[in-house]
This record gives sequence, structure tokens and C-alpha cells, in this order.
Amino acid sequence: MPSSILSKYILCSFSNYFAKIFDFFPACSLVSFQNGDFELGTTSGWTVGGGSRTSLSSSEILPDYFLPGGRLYNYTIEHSSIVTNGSDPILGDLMPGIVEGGQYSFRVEDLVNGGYASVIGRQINSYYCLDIYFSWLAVLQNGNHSSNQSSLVIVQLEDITTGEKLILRRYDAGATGSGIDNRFRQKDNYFYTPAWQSEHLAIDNTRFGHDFILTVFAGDCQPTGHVGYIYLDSFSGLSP
Ligand SMILES: [Ca+2]
Repeated sequence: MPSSILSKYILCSFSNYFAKIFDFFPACSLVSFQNGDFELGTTSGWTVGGGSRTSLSSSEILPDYFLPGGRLYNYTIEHSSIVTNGSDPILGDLMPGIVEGGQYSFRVEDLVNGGYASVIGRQINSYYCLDIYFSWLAVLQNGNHSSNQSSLVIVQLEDITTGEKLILRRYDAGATGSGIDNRFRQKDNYFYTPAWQSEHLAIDNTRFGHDFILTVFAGDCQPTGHVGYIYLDSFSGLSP
């Protein structure tokens, strides 16, 4: 067993131990997040989809529309990909390496414009651990459009037992810059995150055993001339 995996196992065993002491809940398990870091080099365990977003303004978009069974899902649109470490092809050294941990991460959508959108989702059921972590890195091309017509990324972590969105980030490349916040910087006509954005949900005992779903969306601009994409890595019960 590689030492990094071994140390994570030991850490998780520790947190299991304390969870048992304090709440007598079943042990949390790495199995919940198997391939949450994409280190199988595949999307095993995840659900991926895509489609055209040109019929919708950004405010009308829900990520679920582009997952299998969704109203805009098109199985021929496969723009997303597992990626290996290296620089972002557009922003280069302005962004960190496009893999946060290990050898692989996942890029939602691609670097070609065309009015498309893509999504990846992962559900974990009956979750008894104390934390959920994941990290993302986004690029939005400013096409000098309104927010509603611009490229778009959405990151959401939902407690589907209660229907609450516990983490919700929604950014667009609207021309005024009002669709981003201080997580982003600008280079030419690109908004980008200069560091991996580490998300952490601390789960209190009112949520033990609930089902959660992580959904990450990226879409080109509606007029089709500009790109949006987002990298995802390190979905785990343990800090990256
Ligand atoms: Ca990884």
C-alpha cells in the first residue's frame, strides 16, 4: 500500500474511532469516496453529462438538465475529460497545476467554444463522517456579454435528505465583472482562479446519515463564441 494511501487510511481510522466514541454511528469509510480523487484514471463512481445550452439564458440553467435523464442531456456531447498534471493550456503559469492531488483530475467541459455545457455529479448515501472536502479551479471567458448570456460555472453540494444546498457557487463571465468574486483574477478576456479553491463542509450531528450530492457544471456562453470550464479534484472525507 503506498504511504499516502496508508496515512489516509490511518487518519480515517482515527476519525472512525472518535466518531464511534462520541456518537456510536457506523464507521465512516473511504469507500464512500472511492475514486473521488479520479486516481483510477476514469470517472468510475461518477455521473457525467452534457448538451447544448444555447436555448437557455444562464439564470435558467440547472445542472441537472445536462445529466442523463435531464431535458437537455445529449449523449453525443462528451466534452469533459480526465486530465493529467500540467498547466492549463490557456492560462499557463497563472494557474496552479491542473491536478491537485495524485496523477489525475477531471475537467468539466472543454477549451473549445460552441454553446455547450457539461456536468459531473456524485452522490454519497447514508454518510456518517464528519467532513466533506473537494477542490475546483475555473476558467470563464469574457465575451463582453451580459451575465445571463455569458459562460458559467456552478458548484453545489446538496444535502438531498433535507433538500438544502449547503455549498452553492455560481459564477459567470459577465462583461462588468459582477459575476465573479475575489476568488478570481483577470487576464485579457479570461476570468480564472489563481489557486485551487478548497471547499469544506463540516457535518454536524443533525446531518449524520444523510445523503449528499456534489454537482459541478461548466458552460460556454449562450451566443456560442466563448468558453467556460472547471477542474475538479480531491472529493473526500479527508482534507487534501
Ligand atoms: Ca486527483
